[in-house]
Amino acid sequence: MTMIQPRAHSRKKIAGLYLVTDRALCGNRGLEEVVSLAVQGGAACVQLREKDLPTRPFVEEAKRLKALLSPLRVPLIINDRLDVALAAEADGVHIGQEDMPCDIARRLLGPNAVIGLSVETWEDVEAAELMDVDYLGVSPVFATPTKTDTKAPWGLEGLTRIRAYSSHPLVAIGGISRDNAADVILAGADCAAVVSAICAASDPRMAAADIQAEISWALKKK
Ligand code: TZP
Ligand code: MG
Repeated sequence: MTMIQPRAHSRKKIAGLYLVTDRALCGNRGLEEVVSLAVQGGAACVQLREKDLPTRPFVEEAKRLKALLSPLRVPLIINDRLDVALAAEADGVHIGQEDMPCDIARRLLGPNAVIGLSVETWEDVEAAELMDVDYLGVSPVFATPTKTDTKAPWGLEGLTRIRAYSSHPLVAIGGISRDNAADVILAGADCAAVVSAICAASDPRMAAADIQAEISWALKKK
């Protein structure tokens, strides 16, 4: 009897330095320029995060970033909006606990989409264990002025506890800079997500390269 093997999915892997965009912090340099510089510096994944942009310009921005990142094989993830991810043929979505449920997101986006889920409480971590997601966004690891409507920060101890329990790759986010990027990797994260330390940097390429160097050093030590 011929056994039919389930077809392996071909989702892009999320690892290393993960840039999350903030248009306001990019200032007059423009989002695409900052994203391009960050990728030159070593960002291996980009999440387009727009909280106030109407749908049409959001889709247009996502398409421009997709055209920029696709040839570089850097995955583009869209925050919250499955419709924008589909419209721009992005690689996936990052969703929070109040957003589209993960099982429905998977059904709508298909087996090859990257789906990231924010976890803010231990209950979120436990529930995620049964979900078909590609990574957990451990949010926030440290308190940050970039996002203040968060639950209590996990700290490095929380990150280590999640690493010991969860089977999912972990993306640490919140208050990460060159000064603590190695710490979050050594505490259990696979990936460090950064907003202000790159988007607000006077030299985003250098900022990304400095953080990436810390991540690489820590990954080799693990
Ligand atoms: N989610 C949890 S913390 C955060 C998001 C989007 C913002 C992180 O910003 P920064 O500037 O890297 O601390
Ligand atoms: Mg959200």
